Amino acid sequence: LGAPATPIPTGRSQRSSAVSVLLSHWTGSGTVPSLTLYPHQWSWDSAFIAIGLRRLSPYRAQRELETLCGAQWGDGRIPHIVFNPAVPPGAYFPGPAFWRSGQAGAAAGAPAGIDTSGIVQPPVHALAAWLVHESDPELSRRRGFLARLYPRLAAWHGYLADHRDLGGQGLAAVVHPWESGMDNSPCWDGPLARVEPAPTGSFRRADLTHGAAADRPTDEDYGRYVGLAARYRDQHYRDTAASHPFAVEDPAFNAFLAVSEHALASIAQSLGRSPVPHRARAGALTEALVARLWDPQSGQFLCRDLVPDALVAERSVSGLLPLAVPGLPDPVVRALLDTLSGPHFDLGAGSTGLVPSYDLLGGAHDASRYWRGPAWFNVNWTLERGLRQYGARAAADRLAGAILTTATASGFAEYVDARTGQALGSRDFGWTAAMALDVLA
Ligand code: 9WN
Repeated sequence: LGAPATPIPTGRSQRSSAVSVLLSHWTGSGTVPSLTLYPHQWSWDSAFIAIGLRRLSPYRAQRELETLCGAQWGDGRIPHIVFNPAVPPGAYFPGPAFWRSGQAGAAAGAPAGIDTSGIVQPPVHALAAWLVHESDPELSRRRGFLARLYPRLAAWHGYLADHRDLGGQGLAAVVHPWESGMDNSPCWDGPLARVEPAPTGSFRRADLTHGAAADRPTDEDYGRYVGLAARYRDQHYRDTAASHPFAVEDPAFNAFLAVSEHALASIAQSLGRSPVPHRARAGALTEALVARLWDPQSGQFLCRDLVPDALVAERSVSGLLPLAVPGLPDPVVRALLDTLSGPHFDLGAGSTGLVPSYDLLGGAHDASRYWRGPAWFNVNWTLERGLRQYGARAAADRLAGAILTTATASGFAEYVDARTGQALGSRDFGWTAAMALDVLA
């Protein structure tokens, strides 16, 4: 971690190719992650995309977040997909006809006239809103950007605190693997085994039209994803501990919540309000993260499966992302830095220099299958922030360089083989371009 920094390669062509991805994916009010595989607006994608888009157009970056927040439900949840009505119904599964947000979500306050999913994704939004504001504070003030977004972001965090603290100890639980954003992480294999899969043949996977089956989740996983989502929908998206067969406290989800709560404090302060409640909540989340999910033996955070109330013995990169949270105890930071550069994640050791999504030594490691090994750019961007925050500047510089080099060399791949850099999933992927652009700035 202490080696000298290599300079970040810069170049007009890298910038212009990243810019052209973001321009071509812009719909007029938001950005799609992929023109083929994901032709709608996704929640945490939009947050990361806004972070890159601010380098190109702070106005569009504001619109990105405003559009997403415009689909917020009355109970405060920000849905994981906002559907574009202009896209043909079969282009993505599960689509609006599956989620039926207008009917099944009515009691939870799903908005009229906008089709959305009913689950959520990691709360990166307040962090994104603050970074977007900072990129052009004058434009932000003139448009009343923060003043309009603040109540919505506070209500979003309120939903997670009031409806998702299913373990009762101050952390938010995810109730579907898609909510973690790391869909087929090996951490979910155990908890998901309890879920009744939807019958084979009862749905058609649109993702396999655009993605290689060997790089995507298996059919068996998909059956369970669909069964679990259908069950939540049929219970009108109600949240009670008893209603969720899958309920897990995920380190990355809660780390983003703590980081975003700090951002909400900055937002409140810039609006002339008190930041104190947000700072207190961020502090309480950080303490709960350490108390509930820190595992000293592994030197990283682990997921907690709330059904048996036990830690899941799998090392996902999710357990390293709390490095982005300010104010961690020193021994925790030291152990996280050791784990990152040790044999399980090998920071900087492979030819890409990127951190894989799952333990290189883990029994379930698969270098090309989605969240079971490949490196993802939003994850590495978050780790880069964490390294920088805790003084590992040289390692942060190297990681930023690796993000830029591999993102551009792979044609802005959705994910890559962490060791070889081989492009996987869709190309021209939204947040890959956005993270490259942010690192270039
Ligand atoms: C389900 C859009 C999303 C990302 C997730 C990624 C993938 C969807 C899918 O694509 O999930 O939400 O169909 O596989 O796992 O992180 O937000 O890019």
